[in-house]
Amino acid sequence: MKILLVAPPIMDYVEGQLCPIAMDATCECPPYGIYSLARILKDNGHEVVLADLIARGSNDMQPFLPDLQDCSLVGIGATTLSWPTARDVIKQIRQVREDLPIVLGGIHPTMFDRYILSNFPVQFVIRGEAEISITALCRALENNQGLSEVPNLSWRDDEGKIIRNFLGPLIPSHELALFPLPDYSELPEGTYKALSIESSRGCAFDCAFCSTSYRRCWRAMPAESFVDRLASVMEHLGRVQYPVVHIVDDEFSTKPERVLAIVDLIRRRGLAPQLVYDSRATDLLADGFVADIAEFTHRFLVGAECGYDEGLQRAGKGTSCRILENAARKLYQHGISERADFSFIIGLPWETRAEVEKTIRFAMHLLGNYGVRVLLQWYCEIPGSRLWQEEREKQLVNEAMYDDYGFFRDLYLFRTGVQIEPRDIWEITETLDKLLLVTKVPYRHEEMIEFALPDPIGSCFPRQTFSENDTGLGSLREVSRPPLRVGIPLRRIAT
Ligand code: B12
Repeated sequence: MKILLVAPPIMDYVEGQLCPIAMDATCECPPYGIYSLARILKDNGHEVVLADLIARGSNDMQPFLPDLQDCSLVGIGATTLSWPTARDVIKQIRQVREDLPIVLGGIHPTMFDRYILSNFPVQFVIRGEAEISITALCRALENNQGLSEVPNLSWRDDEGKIIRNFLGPLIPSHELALFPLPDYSELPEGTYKALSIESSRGCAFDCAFCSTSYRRCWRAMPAESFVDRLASVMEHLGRVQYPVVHIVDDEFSTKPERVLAIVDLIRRRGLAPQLVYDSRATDLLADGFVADIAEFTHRFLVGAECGYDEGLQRAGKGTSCRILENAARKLYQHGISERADFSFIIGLPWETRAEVEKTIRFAMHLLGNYGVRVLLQWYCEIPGSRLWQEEREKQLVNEAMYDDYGFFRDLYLFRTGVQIEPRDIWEITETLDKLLLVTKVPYRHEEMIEFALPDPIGSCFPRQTFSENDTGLGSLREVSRPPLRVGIPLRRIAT
């Protein structure tokens, strides 16, 4: 059958114009999940058209009208951030074909299958891993069979009742590499910065703020299989802007001895990949790890999260400030600290200004002493995490809050997570601005601190809201304020 797969970008209004934002504005790397599904469906004999709207930088389905007219199924993948664009795509499809079956997949529909099937004109959601379910769904539709045997499928029956089929087992480690790689020979040339590849799935941990779908269930491809796949992917490096491969794993460095085996095989096969990956400070301290992987590392992210031990414990991170500092020191000793992005979250729900300042001080300490780059991101209530679930149970957030463009500009949503006063957020931002200026002297070519004033604060509390006398600009003072909740009424969830 003919299937149209759609990859919608994250979009928002910028100066009145709807355009791709965040990393979809710069096309970091192809969305691995949907590219893989396209290849699996083709290998199963289906005709597949991939509408990569991320690469096109648009939500416009017009160029795919002819495909919409003659296809038998549309599949759309979405995270929470790209869900508003996915909704827009669904609307455009329904304008031309009311009856066309639509199947949604990806983390957002997986979490909210019931809500989505009840409120939007789509027939199917595949929850979680779709490699097996999507072909089973196509078979069932082609052969007019019942749908109850399709694993992971949520669907509406003829009476409109929502049925949730059984969940198939998670794909085991040794089977992950049996699925075909995305067909990068069809990747739009020169659009993406890097290629993507997967080496493992899921995470061994269960951090409170993280929205990954697969917690405490890390599954990794054997080193040999991964290196075979890496070699195949590298044949397509000419199609991207930089000769770089982005490993999309939650945590590539989990089980450092596997990574060392991978590096050994890479060397023996004479490959010279430049890799981007996420790692953990604890893993970086494993014997030989940093020394061995340095040569093949383009950039890597270290999930540092907090600059004080109590915060790391509350987050469930399984690290400490000492471990983080030892890792930064080790990177410095091996001359690769400037390739590391230590990523911190500020404004976690339990944090007062004092904790945020501890994290900033610690981050600056790592930058100043070891030359690592630091990312400071304000906490954002994104579904999937334990913290979000807690707020959901208190009915402070709900799934309907993510339906429209710009939800991350929503003051209420921001304030359900971040409890720090807007004036303090301004002061913290201005201090960071100054610190950034200072770092520009030794680091002329690179911004070593990445941060931004949260949009809801910038738009709802312009700087003029607070008089100059009110602020202690530039000082990181030890002040602790009681948590504050703004009294904006909750939007009710549609049922
Ligand atoms: C790689 C990655 C990135 C990369 C690349 C993104 C890209 N273009 O693919 C980069 C670094 C750019 C990135 C950035 C961000 N990311 Co990110 N990212 C990931 C990560 C680690 C892996 C995604 C992946 O490729 N997995 C492997 C594939 C095989 O899995 P998959 O995509 O889920 O696809 C499977 C199923 O979902 C399903 N499926 C997928 N599509 C479809 C379609 C159909 C029709 C069907 C039926 C099924 C289906 O089948 C697939 C195969 O089983 C995930 C964590 C995770 N484990 O999901 C976070 C994650 C998706 N990212 C997240 C976030 C928050 C971000 C950022 C906002 C972070 C930030 N603060 O800046 C940014 C912004 C994103 C942007 N695009 O601008 C969150 C999303 C939470 C949510 N509720 O939506 C996640 C879950 C991380 C987390 N732990 O919280 N990210």
